[in-house]
Amino acid sequence: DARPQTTAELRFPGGFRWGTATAAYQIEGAAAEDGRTPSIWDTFSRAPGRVRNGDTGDIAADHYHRMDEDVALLKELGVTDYRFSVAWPRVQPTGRGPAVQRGLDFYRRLVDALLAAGIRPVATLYHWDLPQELENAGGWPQRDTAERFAEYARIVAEVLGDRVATWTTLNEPWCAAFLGYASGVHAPGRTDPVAALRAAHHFNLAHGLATRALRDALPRRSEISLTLNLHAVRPLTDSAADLDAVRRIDALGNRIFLDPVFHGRLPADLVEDTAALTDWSFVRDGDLATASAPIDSLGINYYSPTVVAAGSCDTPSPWPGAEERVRFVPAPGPRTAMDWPVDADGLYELLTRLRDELPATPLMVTENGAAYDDYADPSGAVHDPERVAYLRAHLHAVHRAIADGAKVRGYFLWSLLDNFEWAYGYSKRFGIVHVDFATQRRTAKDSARWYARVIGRGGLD
Ligand code: GBH
Repeated sequence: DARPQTTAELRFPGGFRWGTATAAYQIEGAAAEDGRTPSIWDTFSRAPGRVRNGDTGDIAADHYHRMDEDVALLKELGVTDYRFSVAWPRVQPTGRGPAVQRGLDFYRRLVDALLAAGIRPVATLYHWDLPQELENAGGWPQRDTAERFAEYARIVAEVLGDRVATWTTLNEPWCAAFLGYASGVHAPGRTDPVAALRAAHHFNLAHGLATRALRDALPRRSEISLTLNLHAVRPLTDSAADLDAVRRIDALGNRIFLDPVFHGRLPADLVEDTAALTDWSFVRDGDLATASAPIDSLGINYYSPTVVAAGSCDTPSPWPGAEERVRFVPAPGPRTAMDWPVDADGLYELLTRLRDELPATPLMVTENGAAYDDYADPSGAVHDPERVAYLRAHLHAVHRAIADGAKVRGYFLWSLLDNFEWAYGYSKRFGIVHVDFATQRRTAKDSARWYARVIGRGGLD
């Protein structure tokens, strides 16, 4: 073997949390069981033309009925942690009022099974499945939704309590607000830029109110976190106009959440850039203080970098107020099956930026992974060499960031299983375990064996 001997250098710190991640609507199925009623994703996926091939999460990977088998897969992988989400419409079908015990029981059993397997549960309270009744009442653009979320958070915390190691309030509020309410490619499919800005604020408020409710309901040692899909934004050139495009996307994609949550303020340039759309009067006194309730770590989901230049983009876009200012430039280089560029440096850039801007905040990579068309050989083995290469490069970037002082405490691979990939339905596979959706048979891909070895040796070879 002629490769340089770098084994020692690529070891991760002791206690590093190695996990995989999933989300309720993408894997559970059982859409109408045990009292669950529709979320905005049920409604959206059942509406013609919204999701590729008319796919829905009605059955998905049938995880609701195969939870024990899936926990056994996790145990075989050797993960220390598993990140899943709780479906609000299972717990509180209308988004209000008393909890449904059978719905909560599923998560109680999941957490028990994980703990019995020696795996730390990391629970996300909101991964995009708003109860439809709350959307009917106005959804995230309405302030009341934030209050309802905090109540739901308290209910779940009272049941799962200290058996969950890390609580994440929200997954990717940027996607939920701007893909859901501005570009409309995600549920609920609205194309109203002001509604999206209101939603973003109410997500910050919901996060703060839920953090407060969780602190109340949980023992002291529980960790509370938030997961953002931060944008690694780069300029096409270093012209002032291109740098201004970066500033705008950084405001709308990153600082719109980072500033309220970590500094209790709204970015002044964001308010200015969107002044033609709104005066932000939906932000009330005290909201930003609420949003900045202290949390214990920040989760980052990273897939690809974003390259921008001065120019314009199509509408409806997920970038309110930037449509006439910013052009999105396809990044060069290899692409995944999503057509997303492969560029691990973007992850390093984000982690080291957060090291500098939030030096006291521990970080976790709560999602990273790639869709590729994998192929089965005649023996049934499923090969996915591109995914292994993608994961290796990104873990290397995490390692580099840690060596350079970023406080990265864990890495969660998206995803354990092939699953319902939102607007792409089942046409894109992110799993390290292949799912044959006709039979629900699970087959570990080469990447699963590779990841198990990484975990086993605590780093890359
Ligand atoms: C995550 O979203 C989700 O948390 C997860 O459920 C999902 O399955 C997984 O990733 C894979 O998609 O929107 O114009 O800025 C990631 C969503 C996709 C959002 C890329 C930003 C960039 C193009 N991200 N997207 S744009």
